[in-house]
Amino acid sequence: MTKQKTPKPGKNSTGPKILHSTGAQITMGIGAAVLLWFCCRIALPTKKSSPPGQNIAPVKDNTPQTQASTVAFKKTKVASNPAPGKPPDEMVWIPGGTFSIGCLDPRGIPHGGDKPMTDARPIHSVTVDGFWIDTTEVTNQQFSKFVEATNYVTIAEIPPRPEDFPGAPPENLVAGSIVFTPPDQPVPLSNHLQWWAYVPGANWRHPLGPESTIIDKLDYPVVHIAFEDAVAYADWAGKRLPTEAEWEFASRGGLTGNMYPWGEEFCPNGKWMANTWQGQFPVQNTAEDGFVGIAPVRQYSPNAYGLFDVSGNVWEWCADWYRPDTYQKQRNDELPSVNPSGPDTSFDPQEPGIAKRIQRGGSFLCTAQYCSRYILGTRGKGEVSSGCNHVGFRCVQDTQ
Ligand SMILES: [Ca+2]
Ligand SMILES: [Ca+2]
Repeated sequence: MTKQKTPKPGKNSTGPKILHSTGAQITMGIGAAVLLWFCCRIALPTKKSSPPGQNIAPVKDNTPQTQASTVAFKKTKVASNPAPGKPPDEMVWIPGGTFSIGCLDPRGIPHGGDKPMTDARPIHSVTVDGFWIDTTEVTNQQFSKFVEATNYVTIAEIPPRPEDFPGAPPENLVAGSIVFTPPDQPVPLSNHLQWWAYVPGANWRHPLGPESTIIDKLDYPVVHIAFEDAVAYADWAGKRLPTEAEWEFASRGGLTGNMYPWGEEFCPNGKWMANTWQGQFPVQNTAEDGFVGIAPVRQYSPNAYGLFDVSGNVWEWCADWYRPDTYQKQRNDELPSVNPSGPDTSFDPQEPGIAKRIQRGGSFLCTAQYCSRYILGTRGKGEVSSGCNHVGFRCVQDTQ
């Protein structure tokens, strides 16, 4: 597997271009093909499919536990690094600095969930340089401008090629994407296939399927975006995807070891701060936070850097490959890791052979009953060729 470098603006970018008439096939490795083949064989006839990585069916976590209680976050040192000029549209300056990346085992705390989050430890020091970052998740309106300018076609809009899935019935080789489809009654949370469906015709223009539309949702985050779709947008915009270290530094808003972008309480003074899930997952969505599904951007208070919806609403792609041992290898007891960009290859013991990139922040489907990755420092992951109706992204930009 070759590491894909996310283009830096002004370096590899040559302006608008059509990136993937064959790109889906180029990036669709054997692992992804297996996943999609699984979807074609299993999902389409039954309307059930494998979701992107972070909601993969639970596998017993045998990773040795870090002595979380003895690990301390070191106070965040924000660099005295003023903004290098006027902010690009809808971006803010993150001065960079040195902070402790990762999270403690959240089990047992309110809203902490039941996952130990071992892949987010050891907590260790990281230094990132300054950068600009989008204040919101990329919206349908923003993505529409990109598509209008380039005629770009997302992976979810391209039918799988028969040669990539030998033996698959032609009727199963249809373009589509994965949509949250809740069951009618409570179900055990051990099988995610009960609430995900591969929906033919679902894509960014039709988030819930062919009958749905984004016409009245232009200020909603774009979804059904595969990793290379996000990279293509970022390249066109003269931006790039953040590393997970940059994403986490920005999301913490200069605080130290905070549970949430806004602080330590999930609902301070009873105020909802993010779009997540309330009620019995996945069957009952009480929407006490105001939204059953995705919310338009900017519905909740921003963090101290002015970033909206870093926790919740939609997951956000980051540039790094996923490995559960990244932090174990990255930690240096003497010096901070400087501008880490992740491992050279992907590995997820839950699905060996499936290439996955980092996703951060959780979504409107996150709940302590199943996935509490709205907690800062936690790490998600997604198969690179798969979009979903709760996965989007935001971009960063380097100084010129
Ligand atoms: Ca909600
Ligand atoms: Ca988000």
